[in-house]
Amino acid sequence: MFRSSVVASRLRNLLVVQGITLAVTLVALSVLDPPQAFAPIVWALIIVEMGLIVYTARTHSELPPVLREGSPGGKRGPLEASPPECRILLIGLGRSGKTSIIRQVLTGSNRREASTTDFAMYRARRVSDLDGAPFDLVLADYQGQKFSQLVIDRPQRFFGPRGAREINALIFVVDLFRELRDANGDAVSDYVLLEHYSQNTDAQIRERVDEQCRYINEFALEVILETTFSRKSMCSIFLVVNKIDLLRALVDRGCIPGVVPSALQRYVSELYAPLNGLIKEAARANGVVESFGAYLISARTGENLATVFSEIIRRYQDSVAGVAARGASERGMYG
Ligand SMILES: Nc1nc2c(ncn2[C@@H]2O[C@H](COP(=O)(O)OP(=O)(O)O)[C@@H](O)[C@H]2O)c(=O)[nH]1
Ligand SMILES: [Mg+2]
Repeated sequence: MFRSSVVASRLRNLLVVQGITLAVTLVALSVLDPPQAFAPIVWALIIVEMGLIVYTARTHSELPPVLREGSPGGKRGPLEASPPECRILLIGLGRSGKTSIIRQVLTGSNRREASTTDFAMYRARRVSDLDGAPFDLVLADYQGQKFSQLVIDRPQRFFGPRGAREINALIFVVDLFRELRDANGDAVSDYVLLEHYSQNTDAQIRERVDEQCRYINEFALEVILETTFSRKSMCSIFLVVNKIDLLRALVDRGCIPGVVPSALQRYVSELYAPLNGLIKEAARANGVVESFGAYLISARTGENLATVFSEIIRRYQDSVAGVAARGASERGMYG
């Protein structure tokens, strides 16, 4: 988890191999006589060198742009050592609010989002509460239509290799309201959305919850954990229920009989109890044992986002500190 840039280490390895190759070439030329007789060996060594250069250049060009270039606020050269990364993957049905959450967490902005078309990664430098050391918060967002994307198109730089995944937290993002579109295909305003949902509110919400639960089903969860989980890195698996600002407004208007503003948490927890149970079970089966629960959030107002992300970062820092402490005690025992 705590490692310098993969690109930098690849380039370093390449330089070492090239140095050795060059030394062998020089020895061959100086020791053996006449050198012309060994020209094929020299050519073979040069071809190996060139192959390595092409391989490294190609791997580097496949990196997603944000990871390659560092934070949008400050570009970084590929050879500069990177601080450790807290990697968080957001998973959820399209238009449930993943990109809005990321934007709120990183920039505090709540502008409307165009549809995400691919994996996108966002990075922001943060400082550890424990020791003041810098680390990067890296958030990955994906189109959210097909889980096959996780299997087929996943960027190795974010996921880490099979058997040693490097994702530190999974956030399952669900919501309570489907996005509505006008005649031009544009998303309608929150005002229009509230008008629409003020009739038959409870039934419409339950329909959306069913849709969300069909999406993150038992089988999807298995694929997701299989592709993302490692005991060493994963410290948090959370379910967040987004667009709570809309629910609050509807409950304030008295649109859901029997649900008062102080009972929002209970209402939402009951709606998502089956999904929460599935996620909890899957997480426990993999050894992530801390408490779970449906967090009510709003990417529009920022409600509860700080709570969720501080918790994720706290667990990440604790696990990193635990790894460092274990390393130190093992060195003490054996070294
Ligand atoms: N009212 C409200 N709208 C939201 C919230 N989060 C996202 N949206 C809207 O929901 C739509 C989809 O959001 P987006 O972040 O693109 O979803 P994604 O497809 O999961 O990345 C956009 O129109 C957002 O403005 C929220 O908390 N409250
Ligand atoms: Mg998106």
